[in-house]
Amino acid sequence: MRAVLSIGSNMDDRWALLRGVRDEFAAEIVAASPVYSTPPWGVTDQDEFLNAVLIVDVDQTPLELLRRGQRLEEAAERVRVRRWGPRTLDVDVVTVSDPEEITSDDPVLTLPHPHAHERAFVLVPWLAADPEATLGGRGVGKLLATLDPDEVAGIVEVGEL
Ligand code: A4P
Ligand code: MG
Repeated sequence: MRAVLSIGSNMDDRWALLRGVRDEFAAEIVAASPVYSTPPWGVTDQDEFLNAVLIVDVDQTPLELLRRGQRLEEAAERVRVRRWGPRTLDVDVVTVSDPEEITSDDPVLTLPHPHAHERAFVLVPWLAADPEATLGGRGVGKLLATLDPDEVAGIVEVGEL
């Protein structure tokens, strides 16, 4: 199955944490976005994030993939320096297709990710990794056009993953 992963970090060595995810999936990556600096979404009194999107072809179930991402999050927590601080690493499963897009309202793994369509920090990298990307039958470029232009402009490319 094919999956779109959104990865983000806003503390410790953010580049190394994102590249650790890239290395974990190295053999399965179909496309990777550049890395973007993004203002914090939701809880805004925290540091800027680095975000990227990976498109992977994996030979596992959606739940196995979620667990794999969570193991990377747990490993990243071990290098954290500040207790109760912001997340070192977030690995979200944005969509899964096999080959049609899978939907699930299970709270353990909701597909597509319930906030993906409204997050410029997910959609901008995703579109860069796959200009043909669709979410729930809608083009990701079209979805981006529905977002606040200031929010979209805040997603700034800063380098290669
Ligand atoms: N879960 C359900 N569906 C999914 C899915 N599709 N992918 C469950 C991943 N997890 C999913 O997630 C909480 C629970 O969601 C998990 O137990 C999982 O089974 P979590 O990552 O443990 O908790 P969280 O991250 O604190 O909460 P949440 O709501 O997942 O937050 P998000 O959505 O991960 O957002 N701003 C910027 N600029 N960049 C960011 O990367 N990230 C967040 C966190 C907030 N603001 C951000 C960014
Ligand atoms: Mg999360």
